[in-house]
Amino acid sequence: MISKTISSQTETSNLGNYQDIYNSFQWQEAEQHFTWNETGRVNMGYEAIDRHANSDKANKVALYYSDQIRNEEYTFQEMKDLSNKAGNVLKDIGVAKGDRVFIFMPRTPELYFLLLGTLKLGAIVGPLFEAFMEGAVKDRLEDSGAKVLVTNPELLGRVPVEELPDLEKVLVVGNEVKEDAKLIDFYERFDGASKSLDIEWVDREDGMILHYTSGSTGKPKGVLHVHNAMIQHYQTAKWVLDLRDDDVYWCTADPGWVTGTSYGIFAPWLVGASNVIRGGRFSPDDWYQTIEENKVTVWYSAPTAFRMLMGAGAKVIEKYNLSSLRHVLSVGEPLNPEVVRWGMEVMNLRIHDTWWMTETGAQLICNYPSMEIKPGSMGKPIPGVVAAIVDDQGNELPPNRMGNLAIKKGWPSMMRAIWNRPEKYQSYFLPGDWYVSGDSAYMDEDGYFWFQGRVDDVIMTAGERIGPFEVESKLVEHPAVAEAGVIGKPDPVRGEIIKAFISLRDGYELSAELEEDIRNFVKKGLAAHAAPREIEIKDSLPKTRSGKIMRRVLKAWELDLPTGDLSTMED
Ligand code: 6R9
Repeated sequence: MISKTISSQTETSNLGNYQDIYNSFQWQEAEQHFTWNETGRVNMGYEAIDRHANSDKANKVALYYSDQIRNEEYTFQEMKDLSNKAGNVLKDIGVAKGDRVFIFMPRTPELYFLLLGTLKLGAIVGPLFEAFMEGAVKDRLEDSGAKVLVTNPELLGRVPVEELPDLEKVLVVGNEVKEDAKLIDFYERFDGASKSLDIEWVDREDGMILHYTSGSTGKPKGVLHVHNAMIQHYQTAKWVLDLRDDDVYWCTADPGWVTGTSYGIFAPWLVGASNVIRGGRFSPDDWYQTIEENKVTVWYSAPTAFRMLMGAGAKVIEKYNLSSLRHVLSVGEPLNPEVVRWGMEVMNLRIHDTWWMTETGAQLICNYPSMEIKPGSMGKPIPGVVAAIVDDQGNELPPNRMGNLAIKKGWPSMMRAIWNRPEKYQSYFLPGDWYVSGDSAYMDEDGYFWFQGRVDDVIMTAGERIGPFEVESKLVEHPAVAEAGVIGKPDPVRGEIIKAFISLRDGYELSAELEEDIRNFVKKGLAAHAAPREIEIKDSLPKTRSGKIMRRVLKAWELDLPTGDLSTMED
């Protein structure tokens, strides 16, 4: 473990002196900014878009959109008009406050108009990954009792319309849609829709967005967030994303993942930043080009994406100019030291790790531009957030002891419910008002948090606790290893042994020598007891759409167990 601290590259930042602000900050300060300060009511659609359209930012570009075919720009004024039009289309087909409107379509500007239009009506939006198959779509629409679904002609075949009694209308975004009792043609109505819409002013505790996420067992759960979350989206856009007026910001996440809404829509627009959205599939050339062409200054992505770019090699990156970048951030999984090194090499910037969850709604533990960074640590809690390591009874543990990463209840963007499942919601909390994340971690004597793994993934081998992440990180440093997933495999002698699933980089083939070499590499780099006893090669590893290696699937394969819910798994 690397323990020396380094200063971040940005000397000035919106956060200023972390410790001073941490000691004095109250969330009430951030609340001043929004309409409820004057009226007691609010609406995310207004705060993200209309507020700026009604200011001197009206003609500033809000959205730079591109994919293989389209290349478009929209100002805040245009976003206001177009989201109002989309809102009117939805209103005309009966959408009202509290209704669930699901969006199942690829990233295009229309998705964003419709999502914002839904919010302006006070309805609750449920974004779905376009890669979901019929079963996954059905589960989510059924559980949430969705009244309207927005989709396109290509995906419509995966919507079992007849089996969903609550689903009243399906709005189809495409050419030549044949309308019937349920199917509605979006463009037909959008073109003529009015640009003015009365915002539905809501209470800050009213429902805003429903993100389905899977646990280790059972069906996916609907995590409900309310408009109040905007306080934290706004504040972290300043402190953590470090957004300033002239920034061009790009978050690579899809809105089907919480990162693609909290930080792909809300945070950047709440502070009035220009937001880049790239549609289409991942390709290293497209991604680098997106940075170059838009002169992206702040970039938020995930380790899995960084590793894919890394794997594409230096030849690709040399073709592009990435010098516009000022601040780069990561979320979703542990940020391997290997990735940080790559970032320093190719961008001359340190990638800043941020930790949070679907359930937490916004960033909680982070590395800020203005603080001393300990490489490998997730950083420190943002001001206004209290984090600790607790045991299973909710007692706080002293520094350097591994336990449950827990957050004191009461941060603004915390989930407010698991849809239809109050008992599931309650199961997240321990006495002392601790929200328990399901991650294991420790805190060092300086208050930095170090991720160890999901609680249920920790491996006990011959009495030693091994975090799978540490082993995976070491494995991917080996030149032959592209990706690695590590599990504990039950063993009569050792309790568990470490088994590694790996995929190899191009040009490598597994041989007895290579296997031995990889094992020795981990032994030397980490510890003898951390070296995988078994290594198995896969073409690719099972991952979620947000890039997390699904260890539970590896474990199920290994032990011949049912794999559980696979709807969040990448194709
Ligand atoms: C935003 C998001 C949450 C889980 C979380 C943890 C893992 C997220 C991380 C990280 C190590 C980080 N995770 N950020 N692990 N370092 N910086 O990812 O939400 O998809 O709900 O996942 O992701 O295990 O508990 P979600």
